[in-house]
Amino acid sequence: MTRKVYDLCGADDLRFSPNCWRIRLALAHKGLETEFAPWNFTDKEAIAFSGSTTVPVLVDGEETIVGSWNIACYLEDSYPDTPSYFGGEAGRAVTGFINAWTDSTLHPALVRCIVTDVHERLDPVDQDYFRETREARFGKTLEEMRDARAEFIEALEPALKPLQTILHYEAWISGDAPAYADYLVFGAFQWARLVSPVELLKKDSPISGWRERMLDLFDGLARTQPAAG
Ligand SMILES: N[C@@H](CCC(=O)N[C@@H](CS)C(=O)NCC(=O)O)C(=O)O
Repeated sequence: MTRKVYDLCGADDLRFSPNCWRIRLALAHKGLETEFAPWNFTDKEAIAFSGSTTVPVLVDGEETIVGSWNIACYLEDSYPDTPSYFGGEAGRAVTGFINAWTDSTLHPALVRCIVTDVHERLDPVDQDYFRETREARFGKTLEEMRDARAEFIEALEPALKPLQTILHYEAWISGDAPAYADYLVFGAFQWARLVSPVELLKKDSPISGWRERMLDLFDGLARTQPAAG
């Protein structure tokens, strides 16, 4: 197999990265078989060849592509005979907006709720690095973040409103069938599902139903990793 993705890995081979899950589902969408190589936060040396300090990194034959959005665009353009992620240039631009919303609004709102759980699920080799970088980012200890969790979960509701609205009348973010916009937003919920026993969604939320449909895709690919707790 010539395709390889460097994929963040926690303790017990837990693959929890939201940015890597986007790409795992995106590769399944195009039917492109790929090796997902485990990578630790602190193993910067292993991906230094790519010029990146973060994953996903895709190596496809002679090509190395860094960053999930670049990878999605590369796959879309390089494999035109496979099912599309965007359905054309207008769809690519709108998906770019959803990508930006996910990175700038959804991830920051979610990570505050689960950051302490992420720390607990890491390989011990990464735990000090993760604590140091995340405590510096939040200006709070991981324990203080957990103590404030109820407040962070409450603040999640308004951030999720646009998603709730669209999933109230569409089965998928992309309309009649799932596509890259669904994969990239789902990556965030898969991250939470895999590391945290706390349910962040209300039972009657249309996001819950969509999350179940996402878990069923590609013969239950996302269910292969069991939920935390
Ligand atoms: N914009 C990048 C973000 C990649 C990213 O932040 N990846 C995380 C894992 S989800 C990472 O590798 N973090 C390494 C670190 O924090 O040192 C993308 O979309 O791929």
